[in-house]
Amino acid sequence: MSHEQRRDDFALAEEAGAEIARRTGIARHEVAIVLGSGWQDATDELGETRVELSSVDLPGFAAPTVPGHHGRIRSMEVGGRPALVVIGRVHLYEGRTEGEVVHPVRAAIFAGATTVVLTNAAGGVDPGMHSGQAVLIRDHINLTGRSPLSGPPAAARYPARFVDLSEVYARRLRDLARMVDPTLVEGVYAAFPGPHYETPAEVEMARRAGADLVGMSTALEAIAARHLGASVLGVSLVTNLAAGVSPVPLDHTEVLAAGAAASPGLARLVRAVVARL
Ligand code: 8IG
Repeated sequence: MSHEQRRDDFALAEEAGAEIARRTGIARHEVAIVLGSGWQDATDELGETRVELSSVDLPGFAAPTVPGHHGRIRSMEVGGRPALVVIGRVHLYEGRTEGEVVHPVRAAIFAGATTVVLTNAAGGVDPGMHSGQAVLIRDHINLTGRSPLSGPPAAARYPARFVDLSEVYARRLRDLARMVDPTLVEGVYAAFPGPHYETPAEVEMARRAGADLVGMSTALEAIAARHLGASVLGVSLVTNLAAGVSPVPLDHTEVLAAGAAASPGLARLVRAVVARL
C-alpha cells in the first residue's frame, strides 16, 4: 500500500465521520455498534432509529458482498444514547484491505464514539459451547497476519501505531455485560482470514493455543479502535461448533438462522449494556 493511500485511510475516515454528523444532524454519537453475521435481525430491537444512511454514499465505505451484510448505517437511540449502528461489515476475505475493513469503526470514532461494540458470529472451539450462545470476547489471537496499523506511518496528529494491546476488550465493559446477564461466559477469539472454515487440525491448533472461538472478523477492528483510544466490547454469537468439534459440516445459512433465533436476547443485552455505560 502506498504512503498516499495510508494517509488517506485516516483522512477518509475523518471525512466520513464529519459526513455522518452532518447527515444525521447529531454532532457526536457516543457509541458505535457493528452488527456482524447473525446479529442483523436484532437491529430494530436495539432502539429508536433516527436516520438510516446507505454506507456506500459515505466517503471510503466499501459495499459488503456477504449475504446478510447490507451496508447500512443507522443513527439510533440505544439505551438512551446516540449510537451509530453499522449493519454489515466487510472482511479481508472479500479482497478488502485492512484499511477498508476497519473504516466503519474509525469513521464512527471520528463521529464521536468512545465505546465500540463489535459483534460477530463465531464457531465454538470449546465443546461445552452451543449454537445460540453469546460469549464475551476476553481477548483475541490475530491469525490473519495483518494489522490495520501496518504500512508507512499515519500523519503525526494520529496516535503512535505501536499500540498496547494488553486489554483490548475492556474489563469494565465485560463486567457491565455480566451485570446484565450473569450467565455470560468469556472466551478468546481466534481470527482466521477465511473465507473457508478451518480444518479440524487448525481448530485443534487454535484450541491448544488458548482459543475458545474461531471467526473471520473483529480483531482488526478492535485493534483500530484501541489505536484511536475507544473502549471495546466484543460479543460473539456461537452459531456452530467448529470443524472437528461439530459432528456435521458447516453451513453459512445455519449461521443466519441461529442469529435470527437469538436476536431478541442479543438486542436486549446490547441495549442494557449501552444504557449502563
Ligand atoms: I459463524 O467455524 C462462524 N464463523 N473461522 N470458523 C471461522 N469462522 C466462523 C466459524 C468457524 N463459524
